[in-house]
Formats: sequence, structure tokens, C-alpha cells
Amino acid sequence: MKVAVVGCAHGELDAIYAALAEAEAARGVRADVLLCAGDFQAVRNAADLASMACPPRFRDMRSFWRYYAGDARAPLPTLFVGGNHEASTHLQEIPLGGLVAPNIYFLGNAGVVNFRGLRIAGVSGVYTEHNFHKHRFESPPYPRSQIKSVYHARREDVDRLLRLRAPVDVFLSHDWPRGITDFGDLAALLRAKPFLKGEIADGSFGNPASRKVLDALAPSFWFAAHIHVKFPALVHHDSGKTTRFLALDKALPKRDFIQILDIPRADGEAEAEAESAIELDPEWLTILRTEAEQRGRQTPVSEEEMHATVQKMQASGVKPFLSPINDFERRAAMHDPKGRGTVEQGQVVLQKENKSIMAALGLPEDAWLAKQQIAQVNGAQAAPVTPYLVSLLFSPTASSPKTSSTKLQTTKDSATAFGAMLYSTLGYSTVVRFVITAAYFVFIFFAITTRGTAPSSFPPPHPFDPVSNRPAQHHTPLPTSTSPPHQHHTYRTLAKLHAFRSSLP
Ligand SMILES: [Mn+2]
Repeated sequence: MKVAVVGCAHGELDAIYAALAEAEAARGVRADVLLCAGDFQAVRNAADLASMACPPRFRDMRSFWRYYAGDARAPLPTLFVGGNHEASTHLQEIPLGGLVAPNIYFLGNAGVVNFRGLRIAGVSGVYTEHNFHKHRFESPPYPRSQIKSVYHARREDVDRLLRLRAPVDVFLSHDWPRGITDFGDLAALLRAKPFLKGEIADGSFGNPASRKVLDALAPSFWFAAHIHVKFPALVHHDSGKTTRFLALDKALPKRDFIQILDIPRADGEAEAEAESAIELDPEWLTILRTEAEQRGRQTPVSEEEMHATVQKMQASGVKPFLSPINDFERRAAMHDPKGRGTVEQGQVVLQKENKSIMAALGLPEDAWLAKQQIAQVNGAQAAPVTPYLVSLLFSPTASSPKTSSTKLQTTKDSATAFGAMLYSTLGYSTVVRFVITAAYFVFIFFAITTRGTAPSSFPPPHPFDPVSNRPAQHHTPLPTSTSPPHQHHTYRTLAKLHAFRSSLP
């Protein structure tokens, strides 16, 4: 089977499909499937764009939205994992994986699927140590920290992958497994990316969890992206298996961003008939199901358990495979190219198919979504802000409003909870209450004025460095004055104070 691989797509679907058409016209090579190793940018609309982690001036719709809206169609089945530049609200709706547009499939937080007999596994996100052991807790509108942590790799995904035993043909990750640079032309890599030298030398470069997965699964191929450079490597495992690793550049003209490989099935069987269906993987689903039943289970699953999974799926009427062509259902608004003004991040509504699979296999939804999101999905109302303020000021016996973590939806509600906390902690005297109320208003002011917003119009495409999140070096650097307006305000106030003092006799 001919498998096309791209590095970071950064939303440039038109360019990528055009490159494939060019390859076919020039050399007669036709790819059967396209794999993308993250930074896919499945941005459906301006609300999705507001959930992407990158400086606002680099936020750009690019071309995915037209595939979502039905204006354009993916010419071949396209599968991807998430990176660190994604429409995070969109991907959070499909933690188990699913279609994001006709013929375009997201593998989920981690996932395994089968396409024409090829077994493809992958994990989304990039590694940072401080969020690795946390459950997912992010809920839009993401505060500044969550817009990043939402794409951080999590141990629970890695633990699931480590339970796989059946051979994996292809693995996709966004960042590179730690130590992979030992297995390729390191000198050439450092010539292209000299800034990696320190991290590679002290052994901190790359994802240590992915390295565990690479060693344990020993897939035939491993594709990655993120560093924006082509880097092939060959890993010989103790078991005698070999992994061919390939990282590719991002989709820009004259870069090594796309490669077409011939990948035979690991079991040597002939390829399945030209059926373009993405089949869910029984071993993977059974890993999820048994983990829900036996918390903390780390052992592999048995064949009997896999049979039970398939039976449960059939009993619930969940399709064992998805047709990438017909089963797509639009959930969010389509992009309005004429739209203007500030756009808020969208809410996360769990995709229907993901809900059905969770119900069929007994996966608790709150293990997959932050509790706040469950509350949103179920239509829970946030504690009202204004009545609480009124009660705080005018009623001597006012009690704290009922706030719970499940109902915190917006910054305003966080402010309510904060106010309630202060109120219940500090007591009831009028003076104290006045001080608390004043502090509360100040808090709300800063909470509201410091919220991230999308740009009112979209700047032209402008490449930026994925590692530093800054413009690539040959472009104009960002202006250095980034101090928020309230600092200027403070400065002016102090200046006035000094002027006042110096005017005293
Ligand atoms: Mn990246």
C-alpha cells in the first residue's frame, strides 16, 4: 500500500493535496492514504481558531474549514494525530478519535485503527513533565495555562498504548521519541537545527514516554513532526524487529514535508479490497473497556475479552467500522469568511459516536472530559453573578451561592467562586464585607480584561517557530513592548504621585 506522510500540516490541506496530485502526474505514484503527524489545525470556524495555542497575530484559518464546510473534499483518506497547534476545542470533542470532515479522521488522544489491513496507532500532544501525570482538566474558554496544557501528553494514554500486544505497522506522534537522534545522522540534524544541541547533549530532547512506546511496540514505521526538519532513523530492537523512523518538515514550498512510502502489511496478507473504511481496533477498545472495569489495570487483554468487547459493541448497535465518506455529521458552525469582531472559544460537546462507544463499553464520560465539560453538555447553569453581589451587599445573612467545580464555566463564574470563598473565609462585619466586595470587583475587572480574544481580522499566513512560538528567524521579530495596559496605567499613577510629592513644599 502506498502511504503518504506529511509533517506539520499547519492547516495547509490545499497545498498538501496539490503536492500529491503533482506527484501522481509527474511520477504516476498514487497514494492510498495520507498520514499527518500533528499540527493539523482542524479549524472549523473562528471559535475553534480562538482555542489554538499561538500568538493571536499568527492565527489564520488556512484551508481546513473548506473541507469541513463541504466546499472542498479530501481526495484520499487522511488520518492525523494532534500536535501543539490545534483547534483544541474541536479535538476535545473526539477524545476516542473520529471524523473531523468527510474522509479526514483524528486518531484521538491516543488510538489504534485499521485501514485496509494496515494497523495504525498514534498519540497526540507534546510532552512536558509537569502535566504528564495529571488527568485532563481543561475546559474552554481556556485560561492562558490551559490553552497549552490541553495539548500536553498524558500518562494515561501512554499506559494504554503500552498494553498493546498485536503488532503495529505504523505509529504517529507529534514530538520525537527521546533518544531517537542516536539512530540517525545527528551531525546533519544539528547543522539544520543547531539549537537542539544542548538538549540532545544533556539527554532532555524528545518525549521519554514515546520512547517507552517505541521500545515496547517496535512498530515497523514511526512518523513524527514538530521540529520542522526531515530526519530519518533506523532503530534495531533487542527483539530483532526494526523501526524505520521518519520525521518530516512542515508544509511549505521547497521543504521536505511529504513522502510516499510503500508499506506492506506486517502479517504478509494481501491488502483488503479497495474498501476505504476506517475500522476500530478490538484490542484497543478492549484496553479501554477493561481499564474502566478494573482501575489501574496494566496487563494486556485476552482474546476472550476482545470477543466480549465486540459483542458489547454489536449489542449496542455501534458500528465496528466507520466509513470515512458517509458517516460524517457536522456539529459546529461553519466558518463565515466575512465574519468580524472578537470571537469566544466554543464549548466542547462530545461527539455522538464517541458517546455511543463510551456507553457501549462502560467508559465513564468524566474520565475523558473535564467535569466542567460534562456540566456544559448536560446544560447545567452557572451560579448567577449579579444576584450574589446584590445579596452580598444588602443581606446581612446572605449565604454563599452554591458553587461547585462542575458548574464553573466562565471566568465570571470563577470570579463568583472566588468571591464566595473570600466571603465565607473572612467573616461578616460590614467593613470586611466592603473590602471583600471591592477586591471582588478588582478581580473581576482583571479576569475580564486579561482574557484572550481572537483577532478581529485574520493576518496573512506567517510561519512561526514551533519550539519558541516566535516568528521564524528570517521574519520580522515581534515588537518587544508586550507589557499589558494596566502596567502603563500603574506607571502613570506613580508618575502622578511623584509629581505631586515633588510639588509639596
Ligand atoms: Mn508542533
